[in-house]
Amino acid sequence: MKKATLILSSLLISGSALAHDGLKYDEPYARATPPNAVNSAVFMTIENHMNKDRELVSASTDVAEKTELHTVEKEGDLMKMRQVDRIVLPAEGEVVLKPGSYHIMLLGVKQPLVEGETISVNLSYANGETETLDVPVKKVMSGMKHEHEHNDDHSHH
Ligand SMILES: [Cu+2]
Repeated sequence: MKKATLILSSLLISGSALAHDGLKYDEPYARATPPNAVNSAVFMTIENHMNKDRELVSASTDVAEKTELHTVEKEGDLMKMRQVDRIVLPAEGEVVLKPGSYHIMLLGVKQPLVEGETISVNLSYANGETETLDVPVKKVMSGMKHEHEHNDDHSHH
């Protein structure tokens, strides 16, 4: 089911609207790319207001050759990106897509993403539902190199 793209630009900051399917998309943005960059990423917070888990299983956008769901995991002292086949949105909970964590990876960006533009991103869920988001492009200062180091004392063995 494909939803008509919202052309009304007054709805640009529509992240606070509760979608029909009980999901709420807060402050989505795509990272602006310098002229020679080939990759970018989309971030947002997704709230699940329903009483059962939802699973984001894929994303797509016309501005990139390929779109993947990624997470970032610590390997020794390195932060490494890894593709995941789904991002689970826990019932009555939320997942934060942010630098250094889950993100929607845009591979092979066809042209630079310029701050102020808006890209259209389609999200597909395991139950067959889809959602189309208008995602503004923003400059993000923090790169992977400047990833915030958390002093995480508890280990996960
Ligand atoms: Cu990635």
